[in-house]
Parts: sequence; structure tokens; C-alpha cells
Amino acid sequence: MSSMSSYSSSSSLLLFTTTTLLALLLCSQLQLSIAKEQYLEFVVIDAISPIITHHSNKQLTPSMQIKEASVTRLCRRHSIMTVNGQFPGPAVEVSEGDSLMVRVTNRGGYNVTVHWHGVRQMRTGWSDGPEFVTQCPIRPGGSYTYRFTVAGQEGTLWWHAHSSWLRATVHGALLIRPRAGVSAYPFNDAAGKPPAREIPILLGEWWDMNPIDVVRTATRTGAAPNISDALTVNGQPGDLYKCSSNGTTTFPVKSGETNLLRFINAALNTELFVSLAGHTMTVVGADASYTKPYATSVLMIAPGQTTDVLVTFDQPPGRYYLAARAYASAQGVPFDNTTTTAIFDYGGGGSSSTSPAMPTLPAYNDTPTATSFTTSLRGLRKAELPSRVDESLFFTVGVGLFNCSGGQSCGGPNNTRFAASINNVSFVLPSTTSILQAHYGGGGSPASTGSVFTADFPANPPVAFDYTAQNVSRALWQPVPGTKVYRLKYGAAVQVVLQGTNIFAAENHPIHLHGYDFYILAEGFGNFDAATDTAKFNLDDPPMRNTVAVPVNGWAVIRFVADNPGVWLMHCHLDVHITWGLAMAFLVDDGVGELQSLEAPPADLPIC
Ligand SMILES: *[C@@H]1O[C@H](CO)[C@@H](O)[C@H](O)[C@H]1NC(C)=O
Ligand SMILES: *[C@@H]1O[C@H](CO)[C@@H](O)[C@H](O)[C@H]1NC(C)=O
Ligand SMILES: *[C@@H]1O[C@H](CO)[C@@H](O)[C@H](O)[C@H]1NC(C)=O
Ligand SMILES: *[C@@H]1O[C@H](CO)[C@@H](O)[C@H](O)[C@H]1NC(C)=O
Ligand SMILES: *[C@@H]1O[C@H](CO)[C@@H](O)[C@H](O)[C@H]1NC(C)=O
Ligand SMILES: *[C@@H]1O[C@H](CO)[C@@H](O)[C@H](O)[C@H]1NC(C)=O
Ligand SMILES: *[C@@H]1O[C@H](CO)[C@@H](O)[C@H](O)[C@H]1NC(C)=O
Ligand SMILES: *[C@@H]1O[C@H](CO)[C@@H](O)[C@H](O)[C@H]1NC(C)=O
Ligand SMILES: [Cu+2]
Repeated sequence: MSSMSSYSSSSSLLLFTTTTLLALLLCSQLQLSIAKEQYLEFVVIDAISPIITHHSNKQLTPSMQIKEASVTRLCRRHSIMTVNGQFPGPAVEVSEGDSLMVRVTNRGGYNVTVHWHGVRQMRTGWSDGPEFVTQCPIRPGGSYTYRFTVAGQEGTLWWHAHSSWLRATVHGALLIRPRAGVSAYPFNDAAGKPPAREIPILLGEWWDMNPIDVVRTATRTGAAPNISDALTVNGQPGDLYKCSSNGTTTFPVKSGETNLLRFINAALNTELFVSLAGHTMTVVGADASYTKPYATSVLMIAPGQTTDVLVTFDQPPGRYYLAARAYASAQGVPFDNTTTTAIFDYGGGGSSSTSPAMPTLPAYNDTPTATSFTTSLRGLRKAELPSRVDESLFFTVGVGLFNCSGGQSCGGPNNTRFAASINNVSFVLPSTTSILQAHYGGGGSPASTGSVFTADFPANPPVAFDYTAQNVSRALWQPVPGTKVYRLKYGAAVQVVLQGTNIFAAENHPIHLHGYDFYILAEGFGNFDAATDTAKFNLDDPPMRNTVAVPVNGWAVIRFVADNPGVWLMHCHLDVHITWGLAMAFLVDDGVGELQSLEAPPADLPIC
């Protein structure tokens, strides 16, 4: 079914998958079906400390190959943090309804956590993963087992480290098929059959140095971190970079077949345009929600987002480049302007002397193309939207600057340090425990949680101003650091206007919400105006996603029902911006019903 051979990883393979069939606990509308429980073992390693021991589970085949996670890219050898020695990491394949137990053992030299990006984690916030939000990090030598069920979501999600910038190399696909099998996909090829094969395509970003050193240097100096040196497809930069052609990712495909390409933007800081020479792509899903089919020659995928597309290989047999490069929406901000390529090959094993056909990509600053793509996506089915809104929130999102103070290093523009914020609060992670642990242990009482966080995140910007003006006053540029959450009652219908600002530089921000999928009702440029823009809401078939690319110097409106108790981070998925504080968290109270409260913390939850 799926073609894992498409991964061009340099080393492998400590992934163990046992499938224990469990009794039928879950039933779908029409039939009882079998939900599986999978046990996976993730060992996070770096090449400096090779794995020596392994916590073997009797159910598993204890055969195991240990390889150094040392890779060569752009002519240089690097030690990188990986899961099980693989880069990108192993794909986790499940059926909707499956339960997963993933034991993560940290054999590397850094604190680490793993986030299951887009998984709703109903009542299992302890397994969500963001460091100091839902758990303390897994320290070197430690381990933690993530336990959760993937329910009500089908398509492509992914997993990645949620600690510093480790996700640059610690990431992989999470593929969710319908529990009744691929014949239950709501799409088919021309012959009415499911796609002949499925190809996960992880787009990434590579630094010619240790990405942890890059972010540590930036945090020390206050300057912007260095931009990356390459973009990658399944870990490989491709033919347009030095010393890289011999590793270029190649996808062997068959003439006439229709395949499902599962794109994941795992890059740290770069939104991407993606094109495949000579072929139309038909989008059928995004962020593990199905969409109405949308045919296009170019995709725009922001970090954190996934896009499922069907491609029929109906062109003359040959080799065709898939290419991706930046959509860089901010003016005057440096970005990685290189182009990564992979090859789709249905040349019948013929000569590779002629170079593959190259697609045309939009200009880096082609905002109309990015907008046209994102606004063309529609939910497959009619949305189940609550008719009321209980919480109407307005959040400004953007970058800013801290004025220099008290002996800090101020490498930002004009003796400043870079900052970013939501509603003028620049998010600071706790360091002594996680917000979820403080909340649970403190029983929700402000007196006991106040030293870790406060529940006074503002529902509206503290100062109303012309958010998208060319000349926002310098007096408004400096946010206030804080660890604040916005508290929601169980079941509240929540609407958030995400309003970009033009402080320092306006930019398209991919805003990701943990623990929820939301509907994107509308988006636009300039300042959101409730009087005129509410009429533009699509209440019929809006797309459902977990990450919305808020237009540069514009806004987007999202809506969700707070039916998952816990602490849920919302943040920009450009790691450079989350590093500067572009984040906040929702604290969703328990409900009164039997299945409406957060589960008790697992016994092996790491402590700080
Ligand atoms: C950043 O890039 C410059 C060259 O452009 C290089 O000299 C420096 O070592 C890099 N450092 C870090 C930590 O990002
Ligand atoms: C590709 O060639 C470079 C030298 O140009 C070498 O360092 C690297 O190991 C080769 N990679 C593969 C996958 O063969
Ligand atoms: C990419 O950026 C570099 C450095 O700013 C510049 O010299 C080069 O011309 C740019 N390349 C392209 C293709 O835009
Ligand atoms: C830095 O200062 C110069 C000179 O006053 C000014 O032109 C420029 O806009 C300032 N840059 C920022 C980001 O404040
Ligand atoms: C920004 O420019 C506009 C138009 O020139 C002007 O009306 C407004 O007062 C300016 N605002 C600030 C904060 O300087
Ligand atoms: C920060 O510095 C700028 C430029 O020196 C000044 O205009 C601004 O008012 C200062 N902001 C605060 C909050 O002190
Ligand atoms: C953020 O708060 C600081 C401190 O109160 C203030 O100086 C600044 O103007 C505020 N900025 C905005 C955009 O609200
Ligand atoms: C790792 O996490 C612990 C808290 O669990 C913290 O005390 C320590 O400073 C962290 N180490 C690093 C290198 O960040
Ligand atoms: Cu951002």
C-alpha cells in the first residue's frame, strides 16, 4: 500500500511495531470494527552517545541494529539527534481508532519531548508533548511512554520534538488510514480504485551546523538566528546543492497510476511553495481533515501543516522534478532562498542523462498565489459549527523588540533584542514544572499555581491601534514577558480573530493550536472589521485544520468548541518566533460528565 522505500534515510531501523488485536471496544456507525493497539519504541540518540542498552518488551522481536546517526550533507559530516538512527524518523502508521503506546528513551545529550502534531489527545494532555507546557522534559538517560488514541481524524499528521530546535532532525510522519481500510477513502483514481500507493514527503530545513547551537547563540545575543543552508525533501537537499546529487530523493512511480502524496512541512522557519513539473496536484486533505478536491499546479504549505494530494502519472514516461522553495512574506527579513528538489521517475529505468523537467515556482513574495491556494480549500462535508459563540477573542500576533536593559547582550536592530507576542504578552516557558502539572496538582487554585502561571491572558489587545499601519508607533513595539493562560469553560464555543501586526515587520504566521482542530471561517488583509468582515464567514464548508497561515498584515478567524480539558499551547510554528515568545496557552476546565475530565497523570511522567 504505502511505499516506505521512498524514504532515503541513511541509516535505520530500530522501529518495532507489534500489533496486538484487542477486543472490540469501539464501534462505528455501521459495523463493529477492530481497533488495534500498537507499541512503538523510539530511542532518541545522537551519534556521540551510541545506544548500548535497550528496554526490550517481551512482545517485541528483540532484533535490533544499532547504527550511528551520523550523516553527510552539503559536503560535511554531522552528528545529529535522531529517533532510532533514522533521518527523517520512522513513519508511524495507524488506523483511525487505534491506540498507541510509544516509549521514548533519551540516549542523546539534550532534554527532549515528543509532540504528536495535530492529534487531538482527548483527555490525554499528558501525552501532547510541549516541554514545560504539558510535561517536564525527558532528560538524558530518561524515558517516558506516550499513550493516546487517534480518533476521528484521517489523513496525514506527524510527530516532532518539542524542545528547543531539536525538531530540525527529530521528526517523522504519522499516517492515519480509515479503520475500514483504504477503500473507505472519500476519493478514488479514474478507475474508481484507491490510490495505488502512498508516498510521505517530509519537507525540511538543514543547517550546516548544529541547530541547537544556532538557537542558543541567538538567545544569548538577542539577534536573529542564522537562516538555514538548505531545504530538504525526505532529508535530502537534492540536485541544486553542492555534494548532494548522489543522495537526491527519488520516487519510483508507475506510468498511469494515481498516487497519494502526503506532504508535511517539517521546516523550522520557512513556509514553502511546492510544485511538480508537468503534473496537476489534486488536494484531498489537509491537517488530517478531508477537503473538497482542488486541482492546482502549486501548493503553499506552512510549517506544521500537511497537505494530501492525488497525482496521476499521465505524462510521457520520464523524470520530473518536485521542487520547493520559500514563500517569504516579510519584507527585508533574510530567508533561505535555495530550492530543494526530488525526482519522480517513471522513465522505465532508461537513461538519466537528460536532466528532469523543472517546474516553475512562484516568486518568493507571491502573496496572491499563497492566498489563492489557502482560500481555495473547503471542508469536504458541511461543518458542524455551534450556532452560538461563548468566547469571542481578538488576538494580535506579531514580532517586536525589547529595548536593551541591564547588562544583556542586545544584538537586535539598534541595540535591542528580538521579541514576539500575542496580545502584547511575550510567552515565557516555566522552568520548574509544566503548566499542566501545576494546574492538576494545584486543583485549579490561583494561590497554588501563581508561581508557575497566571490565568489572566487578555481576551483583547491591551491597546487598540492601527495594527497594520506602515508606521506603528515605536512606543508600542515592546511587549511584556509573561506566562499567562486564557481559561475556558468546558464546552465553550470559542472564536478567535488572529490579527497580524506590522510591528518590526509584518509576516504570514502559521498559528498552531494543540489539542484541537478548528474551522477557518475567513481570512483577509488589513485590520479585521467585525462590521463588514463577519459577513464573509464561511459557515457552510470551511476547512478544518490545526494550523492556520495568518495572512501577512492581515487576519484569520477560527472557531472551535472547548471539549478537551487540559492545557493547550497555541503558537506560531515558525520556531524563530516561538523562541521569541509568539505563544500562549488555553486552560480548558474539566466538564461534569464522566468522560469530560483530564485523565490522571501517568506514573512515569517526567518530573523537572
Ligand atoms: C552564523 O553565520 C555566520 C556566517 O554567516 C557564522 O560566522 C556564524 O558562525 C554562524 N553562527 C551561528 C551560531 O549561528
Ligand atoms: C555523496 O558524495 C559526497 C562527496 O561528494 C560524499 O561525501 C557522500 O557520502 C556521498 N553520499 C552518498 C549517499 O553516497
Ligand atoms: C539568495 O540570497 C543570496 C544572499 O542574500 C543572494 O546573493 C542570492 O542572489 C539569492 N539567490 C536567489 C536565487 O535569489
Ligand atoms: C534603527 O535606527 C535607524 C536610524 O535611526 C532607523 O532608520 C531604523 O529604522 C531603525 N531600525 C529599527 C528596526 O528600529
Ligand atoms: C501614521 O501615518 C498616518 C498617515 O500618514 C497618520 O495619519 C498617522 O497619524 C500616523 N500614525 C502614527 C502613530 O504615527
Ligand atoms: C524603546 O526604545 C525606543 C527607541 O529608543 C523608544 O521609542 C520606545 O519608546 C522605547 N520603548 C519603551 C517601552 O521604553
Ligand atoms: C505593551 O505593553 C507595554 C508595557 O505596558 C507598553 O509599553 C506597550 O505600548 C504595549 N504595546 C502594545 C502593542 O500594546
Ligand atoms: C533539562 O530539564 C531540566 C528540568 O527537567 C532542567 O533543570 C535542565 O536545566 C534542563 N537542561 C537543559 C540543558 O536545558
Ligand atoms: Cu510567526
